[in-house]
Amino acid sequence: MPVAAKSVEAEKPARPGQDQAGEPAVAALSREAEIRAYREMLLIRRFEEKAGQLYGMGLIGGFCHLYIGQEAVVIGMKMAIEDGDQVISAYRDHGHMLACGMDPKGVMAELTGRRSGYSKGKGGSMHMFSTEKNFYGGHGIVGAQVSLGTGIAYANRYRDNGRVCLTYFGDGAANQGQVYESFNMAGLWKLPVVYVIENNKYAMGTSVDRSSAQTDLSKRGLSFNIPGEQVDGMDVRAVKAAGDKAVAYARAGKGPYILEMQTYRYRGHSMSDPAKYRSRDEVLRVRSEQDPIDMVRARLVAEKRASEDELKKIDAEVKNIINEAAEFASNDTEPDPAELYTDVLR
Ligand SMILES: Cc1ncc(C[n+]2csc(CCOP(=O)(O)OP(=O)(O)O)c2C)c(N)n1
Ligand SMILES: [Mg+2]
Repeated sequence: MPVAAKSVEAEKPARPGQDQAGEPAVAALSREAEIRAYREMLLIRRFEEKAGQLYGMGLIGGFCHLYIGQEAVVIGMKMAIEDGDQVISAYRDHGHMLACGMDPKGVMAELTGRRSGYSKGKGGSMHMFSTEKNFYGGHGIVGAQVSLGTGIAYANRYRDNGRVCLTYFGDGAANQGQVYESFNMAGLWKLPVVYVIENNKYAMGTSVDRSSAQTDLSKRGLSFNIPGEQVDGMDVRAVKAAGDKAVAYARAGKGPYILEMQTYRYRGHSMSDPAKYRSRDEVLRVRSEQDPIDMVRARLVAEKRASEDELKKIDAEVKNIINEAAEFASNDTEPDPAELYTDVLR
């Protein structure tokens, strides 16, 4: 007996950046908001390029993990939170700090190990904090910030302060045990935390496919009743739309939410990674077809929301801010040797 053909459409899961009906799940941004998003993403891009240059010149020591390619994630999420909400992340953190409004001069000076750096030049790329800007680091132990971010959310709940904690981590970190202990507590106590998984496809040199039994990371909270969704992390409007939904859910006391941002890092894992585990073509394809900044720029021009001249002016302003930060970070003095004995737990 012939079997009736099943409706393929009905079974199709929502694709990242689309809702179930196949409509683009993107936020409608005002002209001002879209231009601001362009400017802020560009600031991160130029900051990271400059950090890469200073590293090559020997001005930055130690580890340095660049965020180039992933800018739409932090900027879209920044647009979804309120002042006072907290952010915590891993070691690929310069973009998160800039998105939180931290001063590029202070971040760059920390990279070059100078006294005006956010950790007085003693922490470096992975160890910066600003409680003033509600940024809680900067963590080098993979997955550690997930427990800490859950703790911040617990404090929010305890204090009943209405705040939500964005807890960022990578696809590699998503396989860490403490992530699931944290999920359990967050789900049990309905903590106001949004887990933002930045799936940039690789953990050092290992692709998600090679390391993960379940590669749909948005499903990782199912055992703990934590809803999740995959998001086009290259489209700042899609990030903002998903962020709005997740943050509202957490703030309303309904509990944690997982957003798997599908993104991509253009550079190696850190400055010392020759990235032999992927092809040049793969990187070029993403850069030419999905670049988060180029997409916003092209849209602003195509929709006549901004002129080329206006955007060039922004480009020049951003370049100036970054050049000044680099100049400052190259000339600021190093910490006094006596600082070796301060800020140390004894
Ligand atoms: C507990 C622990 N295990 C291993 C490492 C070494 N390590 C540093 S980064 C990293 C990969 C993490 O990848 P992912 O979470 O995808 O973040 P991404 O670097 O892609 O942003 C590993 C294994 C570490 N720092 N901490
Ligand atoms: Mg990764």
